[in-house]
Amino acid sequence: MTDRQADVAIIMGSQSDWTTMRHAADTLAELGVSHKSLIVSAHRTPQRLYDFATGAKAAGYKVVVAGAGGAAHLPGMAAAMTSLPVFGVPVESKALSGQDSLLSIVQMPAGVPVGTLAIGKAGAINAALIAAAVLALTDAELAGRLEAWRAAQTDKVALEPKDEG
Ligand code: RP5
Repeated sequence: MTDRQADVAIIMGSQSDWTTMRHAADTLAELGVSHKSLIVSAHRTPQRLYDFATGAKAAGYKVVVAGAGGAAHLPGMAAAMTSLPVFGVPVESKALSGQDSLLSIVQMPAGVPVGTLAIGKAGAINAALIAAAVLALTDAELAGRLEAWRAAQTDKVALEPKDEG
């Protein structure tokens, strides 16, 4: 897991998180940002987490997007073991609708930051966009693609509402 693979690592605690996290992958793909998606569970595969996080920088990753649900330790534990920017996505849980995930991820103690996004799909998309914005600081072509993506989004908004259905 330490070979140079992509600029963004998308890690998630479970296969069940992929329904949410695929939106991060899709958004990065739209922007032409290289990324790799991996299942890394803080609870079930702690050695995999250790190996990933301690080797992420050497592997060439520049940003980590980490999604998890429930007792969502993954983003914080990853941030504890790498100085790369880590963006956390709270996955919507069945029991508490992702409130547990959100609070688990956002309430990091001072000194070990996790940039925390919204619960669910919106958070996954925005994690990808903010990861792209970080990379765009040193990549003018990507900066152009990001501006174009945002302009296209703006263009889709009609001035006047119309009846639906
Ligand atoms: C977390 O527990 C995962 O991130 C996932 O959101 C949640 C449920 O995992 P599974 O039981 O579906 O594997 O660790």
